[in-house]
Amino acid sequence: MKSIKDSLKLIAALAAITVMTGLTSEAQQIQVSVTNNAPAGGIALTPFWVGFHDGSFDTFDGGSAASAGLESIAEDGAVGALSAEFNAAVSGGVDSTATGAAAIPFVTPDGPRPILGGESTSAVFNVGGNNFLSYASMVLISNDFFVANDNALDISSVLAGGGPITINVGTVYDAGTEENDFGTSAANGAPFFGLGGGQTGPNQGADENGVVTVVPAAGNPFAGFANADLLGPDGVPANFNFNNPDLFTNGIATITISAVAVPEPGSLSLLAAIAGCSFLRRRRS
Ligand SMILES: [Ca+2]
Ligand SMILES: [Ca+2]
Ligand SMILES: [Ca+2]
Ligand SMILES: [Ca+2]
Repeated sequence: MKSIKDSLKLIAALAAITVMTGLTSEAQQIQVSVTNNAPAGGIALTPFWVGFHDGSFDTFDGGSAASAGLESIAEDGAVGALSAEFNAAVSGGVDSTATGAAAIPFVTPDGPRPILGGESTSAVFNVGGNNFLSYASMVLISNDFFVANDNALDISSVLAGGGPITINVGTVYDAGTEENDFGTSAANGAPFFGLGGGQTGPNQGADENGVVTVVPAAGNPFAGFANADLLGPDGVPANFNFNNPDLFTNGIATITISAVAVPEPGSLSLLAAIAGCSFLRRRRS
């Protein structure tokens, strides 16, 4: 009889562990995938900054001046200042700098670099109960073009176990912080662009002292840039496709937010309890 009592105690203990681990498994894992829809040789996107929050963070407002953090990502693709603004403004938020990586990287054998036309990348985040998503990335080549969501995206349905949310990123913004000039634009010298000129360090270029505006989707988005002669004799270098008329109208990037299927520790320990029970039964007989 004593052994049955012991078995019952063991099963009760396992059941308690089941409940405890079940509770700690509620932290949600969310995968964010990014595809650059530009053609090969088209625009590139710097590693995405991603922030999960309770709806209280607003990266920017169209028609208003950009924050210093947004300026930094729009001009240099640097996520640190925006991350600092996010973590100062949001209680309990999770952003991509907290995962150990600076942002959602495109990692190659040569290390992280911007996401080129046609390339995809993804990262997984432990978002806890944060049910809103903000993202931002610089558009290359440019002085201060970026993609980001003006209003935070509600991802409650994904957290509740629903299907993925797919965003077609169709709007490119000019941060209004730097004049558009190929002489001081970022990434000119990168091997995948190979243009002349360009900035040699962060925050180079004349201040624009403007507000965030939408870059017109139609036509060549780089037509108004100063020092266009850096592009080459015909205004379009062979290895950079500026002139795809559908580049902005069809969406330059696709972002997919989906729940990650993880084994629930609760179910695993329940299985262990059942296995332990039948093992004890067999031993008794
Ligand atoms: Ca806004
Ligand atoms: Ca500008
Ligand atoms: Ca600047
Ligand atoms: Ca610059």
